[in-house]
Amino acid sequence: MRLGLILGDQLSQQLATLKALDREQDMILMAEVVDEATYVQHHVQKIALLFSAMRHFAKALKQDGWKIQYHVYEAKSPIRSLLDYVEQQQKRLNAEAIVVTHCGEYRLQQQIEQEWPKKLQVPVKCLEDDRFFCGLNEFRHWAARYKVLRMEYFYREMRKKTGYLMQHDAPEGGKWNYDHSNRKPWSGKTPLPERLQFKRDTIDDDVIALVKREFKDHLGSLDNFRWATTRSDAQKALAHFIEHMLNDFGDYQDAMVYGSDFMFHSLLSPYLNCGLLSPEEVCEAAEAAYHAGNAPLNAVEGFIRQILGWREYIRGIYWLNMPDYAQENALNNTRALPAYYWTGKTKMTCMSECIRNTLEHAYAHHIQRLMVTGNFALLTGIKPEEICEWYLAVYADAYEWVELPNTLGMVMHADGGLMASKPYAASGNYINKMSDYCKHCHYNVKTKTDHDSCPFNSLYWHFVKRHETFFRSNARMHMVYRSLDKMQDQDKVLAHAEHLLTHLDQL
Ligand code: FAD
Ligand code: DLZ
Ligand code: SF4
Repeated sequence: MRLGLILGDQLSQQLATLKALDREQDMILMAEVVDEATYVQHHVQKIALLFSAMRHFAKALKQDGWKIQYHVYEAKSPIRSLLDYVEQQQKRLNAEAIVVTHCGEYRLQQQIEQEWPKKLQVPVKCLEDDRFFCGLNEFRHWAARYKVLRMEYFYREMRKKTGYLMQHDAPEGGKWNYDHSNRKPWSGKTPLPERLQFKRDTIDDDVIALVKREFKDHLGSLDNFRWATTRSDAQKALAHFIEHMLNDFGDYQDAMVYGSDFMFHSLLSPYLNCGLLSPEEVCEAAEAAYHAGNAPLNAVEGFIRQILGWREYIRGIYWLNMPDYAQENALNNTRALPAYYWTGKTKMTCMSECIRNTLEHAYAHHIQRLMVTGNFALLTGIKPEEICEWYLAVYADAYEWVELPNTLGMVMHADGGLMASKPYAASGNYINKMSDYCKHCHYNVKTKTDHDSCPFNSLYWHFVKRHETFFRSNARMHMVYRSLDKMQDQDKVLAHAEHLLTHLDQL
């Protein structure tokens, strides 16, 4: 008998482990364990989503005739880690080998490759995770062809490979990328869609009660737990997005609105990342909506690019560069993360809104993550490991393979520009253009140096000045440095920012 361990983010019927095993002979293991549930202070909704989805998945496998051993969470159990459980079951069943699919985080993959074979004394077979469009070796080969890596070129290769939105060898509509049409603020005219609600069953209720009881010290609230926990409900979420949001996804992809937590975003990342949905079925549904005339090209191309382009590219970058990647700090940041990241208690409305959203739903959409909470961490020079830990803890879709390149690379520029050719730094002007947050704010977005001036404004110029040696020669930053050179009140602006930086916790 072989044992196949299925992890909490491997809940796919097409998983390599299931394809390799025999349901008549072999045994599937799944385990809710302390080590995985607490290696960061995961948001309670992320734990509830995974435990409930794991239990539903185990039930479905059993109905399909698989033999399963499932370890239910117990804080005081001697089974602390996945290895503890595998070891216990291997001895009990005298299993001849362990099968697992390549996992999503370097820390666990290292344990599987290094520690497990020593401790288990039976072969550990680790299979490639083929639930992605691009294999890790394929990405390595692609990356080896370039001196500088850029997502856009990778994306074009993936379009050609998959044929999505292609007409023979040419991109649909004549262009690869329709992003220029995708940067509109929301005018208020297009109604914002409702988030789908799902019926809860006893598995959900049991898990929610367990998480409330056992994870009291973890952040977030379960009051608004609305995630699908089964494949069929995740499929309903996909259909709901295609029908009600995709049409406007492109136009308002970068827009933010006070009190509106989801806009036209799909909310599908937690399902894609834990395996309840496959990237193929999501891209195919979007493409079909375009061909049926139900969604415009700018929206469908923009959406497919996020999954076929960004998501795959990010994964490739992670595995290409780990473990050194996690240690990078190209801008030498040293500042601690302000406490309001964990509470949302700040007078900066953009920050309090994005953090409120995060705490209530274990979700914030991309521009909230990138241009508000991320931008603020970049401008204020937060230590990469602290902001990375925050992003890994607070979102239902967070696994290090996708969180780290987005945070350390795209947001913090800590990889020296591997992920992004220029830093995503912006003043309050950008936030004011793309949202209505500033209308609800204590601070004045129009000024830089008054006691109530928007902190982003002076901090932006402090960032630009502070990293002058790093960025002045970057062609994409020429205009910015030209403006800095011409700035008449530069000293005053920088002094104001200095003051803010020494009083960050009071903003
Ligand atoms: P939509 O806007 O509807 O996009 C559709 C899909 O595209 C998403 O479901 C996701 O699978 C994919 N996608 C879009 N942008 C990215 C991206 N930059 N990288 C990878 N996939 C992308 N995404 C995660 O899945 N997990 C994370 O831990 C994570 N951490 C992030 C941290 C920071 C600092 C930033 C700036 C972004 C992060 N992202 C992460 C990317 C992105 O913000 C989320 O994928 C997205 O907000 C999820 O919401 P959605 O499903 O409604 O996305
Ligand atoms: C995130 C998570 C949590 C909270 N709990 C578990 C768990 O108890 N058992 C499990 O198998 N997986 C869990 N996960 C997901 C894993 O942490 C994930 O598989 C690894 O981080 C690799 O991506
Ligand atoms: Fe954010 Fe500044 Fe606007 Fe306030 S004024 S919401 S701090 S950008």
